[in-house]
Amino acid sequence: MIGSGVQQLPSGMRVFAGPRDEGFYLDLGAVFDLAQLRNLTGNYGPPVDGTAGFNVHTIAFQVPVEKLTRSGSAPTNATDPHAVIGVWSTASRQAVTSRTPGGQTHSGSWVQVSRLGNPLVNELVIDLARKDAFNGLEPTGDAVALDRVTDPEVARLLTGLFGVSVPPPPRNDLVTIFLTGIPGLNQPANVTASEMLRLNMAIPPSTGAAVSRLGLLGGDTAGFPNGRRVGDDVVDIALRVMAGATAFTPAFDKFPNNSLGDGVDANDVAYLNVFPYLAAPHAGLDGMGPVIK
Ligand SMILES: [Ca+2]
Ligand SMILES: [Ca+2]
Repeated sequence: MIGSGVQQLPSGMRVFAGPRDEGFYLDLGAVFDLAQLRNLTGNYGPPVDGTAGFNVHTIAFQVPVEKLTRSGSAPTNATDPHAVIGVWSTASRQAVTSRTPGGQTHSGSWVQVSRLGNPLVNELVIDLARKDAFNGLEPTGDAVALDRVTDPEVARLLTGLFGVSVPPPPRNDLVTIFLTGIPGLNQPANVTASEMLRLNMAIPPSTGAAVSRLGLLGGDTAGFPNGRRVGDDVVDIALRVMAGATAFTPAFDKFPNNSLGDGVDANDVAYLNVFPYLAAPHAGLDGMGPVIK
């Protein structure tokens, strides 16, 4: 039961705030330890969903499509110029924190300290030296980080560590996928390269066998990088895209490039089929001790 966690807002919006199961599944230790993919490296042990059994605090909104277009009405078809939107989130903190014994106060103007749009671009593409600066930017300032997309470190790691042959820079395929959107799918007219999650809202959600955890790579145009559903396997998709296993660089759409992944293919529990879609949180006592799969 979702219960009173879901509130109806004016204008047809709904909001949920509270703990849910972490819907993002991945071999956390492997991927973020220099992309030590177990299959490629031959490490022992099966893949581990590093977030299994953990909860996250979630703020989820359900917004009518017509509230997201300039025209104020829902797009009529996928080529409608109002059909594509760009989405990103930010977090801000007040500039000054003053601590006293047993307490603290916050004051000053709000300062943007974090930002996310496309999954894993901030984490895997933006280099450490510019990460703080990127987190403070609006997408209009993204030109400063463009060279990280055209020549990403992760692609170099795939070659240097594992011998995977990847397309040479400049990676204009990545600029299209991550920064401008894909023509005919989710690229708006007169687009400027900037890091947003772009969604064509006129493409209906896929159902049944048409749903692929690999999104567009799996032939499912309703999935990442056309927006991002909670169950999209963005780790596997991002690795394969970095390796050039897409229609933009067909010479690299081959094994092992098109088979890269962390081995974790699904969430540990089923998602809801109703808002807020994330599964009920795990009980506190169930989260004690190591997660064993
Ligand atoms: Ca989970
Ligand atoms: Ca995966």
